[in-house]
Amino acid sequence: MTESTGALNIALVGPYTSGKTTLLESMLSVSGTIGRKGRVADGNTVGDWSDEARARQSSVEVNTAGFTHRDLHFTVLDCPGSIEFFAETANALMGADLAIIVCTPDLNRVWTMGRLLKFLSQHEIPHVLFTNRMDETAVRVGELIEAMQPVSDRPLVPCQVAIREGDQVTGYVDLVTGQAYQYRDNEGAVGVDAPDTVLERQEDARTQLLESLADFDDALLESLLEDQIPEPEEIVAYLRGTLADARVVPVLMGSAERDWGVRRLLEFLADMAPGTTLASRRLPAGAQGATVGQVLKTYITQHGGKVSLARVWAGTITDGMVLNDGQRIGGMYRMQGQQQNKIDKAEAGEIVGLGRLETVTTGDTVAPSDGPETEPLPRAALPPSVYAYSVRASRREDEVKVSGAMSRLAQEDPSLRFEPNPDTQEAVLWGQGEMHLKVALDRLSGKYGLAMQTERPKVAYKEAIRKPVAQHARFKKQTGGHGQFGDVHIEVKPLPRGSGFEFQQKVVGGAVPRQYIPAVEAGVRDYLASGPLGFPVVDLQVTLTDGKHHAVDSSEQAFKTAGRMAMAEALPKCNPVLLEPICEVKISIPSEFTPNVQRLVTGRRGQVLGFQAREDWSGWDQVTSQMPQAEMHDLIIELRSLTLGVGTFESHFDRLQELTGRLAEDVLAAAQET
Ligand SMILES: Nc1nc2c(ncn2[C@@H]2O[C@H](COP(=O)(O)OP(=O)(O)OP(=O)(O)O)[C@@H](O)[C@H]2O)c(=O)[nH]1
Ligand SMILES: [Mg+2]
Repeated sequence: MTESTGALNIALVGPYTSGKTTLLESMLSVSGTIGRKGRVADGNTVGDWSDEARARQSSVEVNTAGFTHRDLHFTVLDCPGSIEFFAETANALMGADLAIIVCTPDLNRVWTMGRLLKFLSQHEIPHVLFTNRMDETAVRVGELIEAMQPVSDRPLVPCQVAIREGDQVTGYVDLVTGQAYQYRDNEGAVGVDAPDTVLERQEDARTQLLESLADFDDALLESLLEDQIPEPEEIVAYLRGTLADARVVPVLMGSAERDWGVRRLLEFLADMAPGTTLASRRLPAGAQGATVGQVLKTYITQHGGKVSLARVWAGTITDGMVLNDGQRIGGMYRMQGQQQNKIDKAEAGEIVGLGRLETVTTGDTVAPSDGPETEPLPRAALPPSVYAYSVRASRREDEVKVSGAMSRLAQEDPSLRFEPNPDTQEAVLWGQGEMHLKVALDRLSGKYGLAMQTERPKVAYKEAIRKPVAQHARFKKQTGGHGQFGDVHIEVKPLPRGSGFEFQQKVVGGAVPRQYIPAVEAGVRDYLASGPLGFPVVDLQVTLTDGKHHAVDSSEQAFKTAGRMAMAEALPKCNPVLLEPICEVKISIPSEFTPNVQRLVTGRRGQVLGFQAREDWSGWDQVTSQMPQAEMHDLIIELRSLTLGVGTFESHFDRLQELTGRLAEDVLAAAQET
């Protein structure tokens, strides 16, 4: 075993349904932690215990379980594979010593791992590739490595080759020791003689492994040049060193469903464990000797209790300790799926649940309130919101409860955002995609009893005018005693796009007494909320030029009404035009998808302004474009379907632009209907 804290924290990551939760189940089973293996399809795994995960037979949040193997305590963070839950994965990875990318051997889908691999190399998190589902594939791992290499910044190095009978994989040869093994379902593999058919591939793969390692070690390079083959222990040492620095990606294989290769994977991890390398790299200078942790995930339990899953990076955290701005830990737990086992302290290297830290959120650094000031640990960037629903409580009486419940959901999942849109007067739930939002709404109804109705969010259309007009209006009412009288002359004039609204007055000789002028402005502004086309009016100037008043009957209210009347008469004559919001959209994709994305943009009335290679992500492009917001509701869905799920975008409002013709008529007709 390497120098380690006696604990190893691994994150299981990789594409949707590649077998991560099943692999965790298999690890728990082969380590003797559980007696009977559950199955995702049967809804009885340790990982997928939540109602939302079980209903979908797919993980929808990070879950944790631990086991001991060879005196090393493993804590496993089982991450959801769907790209819509990437924020969960990213936050969990910030606390992992090592990631196991569980993948399906499918040559056509290697890009599904694109974003994940970028994240891992960017954060220098050691990672291993576990090629799962070897029980049902004819794909050769060598070919898979070749197809995947362009997606990975780091060299992928084979550590095993498959032994096959026909199309069926029956075992493997370990390239470190040269020993061949035959798989047995749900039992340890047995040593066998390597069949002749595998010898050539074994030789090639071993050369590939050693040559990749030699790129990082001159001594190894020299011995290879002299045809000296290193001993197994030396290969282990080379692998351990390069893996700790995340310079190579060892590739292993197996089948989580049948426990093939899982014991070997655990042995490999115990041998190669990167130990405290990552901890020493992550800890801010000056934090040595201090107590520091970081929250990787927040749970709000069915009964409303909050548990912050935290990695202890240094020191010891004990129950009752007061952290940060005075938050007292109320209960500490070792998490085992849905089970919370009470503990009273946790040492550096452990990942544990901390109860009742009300103001602490995912990604936060935690440290004792009375300890030295610590610099915060790096946190994963939140992915930009890309999909939204407008939401409303199905029952009116529930409306008051919605924002409180939403804020609890957002504590559990910071990639959810709930906010009002003042332009359209809707409450909007923002997130990462359809499934992400549906899971959130399921939680809302399951945990908080709130049923919601959803709609496609409205677009905040506006209107403007194209022609100046002068207008006179008089409001006069004679009713019994006091009458009402206000008389105004206004000039209305279009302003350049983006100017908003300006009000001026050029009244001379007190024709409209000073104290009534703000009332005229108020009346004008009132009208602007809904112009002749039914939308808020922008980019215009209104000047009060003249008017008349009456010593007894004039009042603020009368002038306000007159101002409003003048606008209502003037604006239909000003040649009104609809304005639609245009966004600047930056789309990131692996460069092979760039031409498809350019077509996607133009197909949605967008305009490509240019594209360039992303400097921080080699092999990826960023396409900059402008697109009407009306075309963006399901942009992420099409983008993902064009890019094996990895394409993503950021957007912000750029400007309003005139919309005329058929499209404008459709918008007006739809607005009239509601
Ligand atoms: N044949 C075969 N099936 C497998 C294997 N591993 C997992 N499966 C099946 O694949 C399906 C998905 O497995 P999961 O373990 O839920 O995959 P996951 O990666 O956790 O999926 P997400 O959490 O949705 O990303 C389940 O029906 C498993 O039984 C394997 O090695 N061989
Ligand atoms: Mg899963």
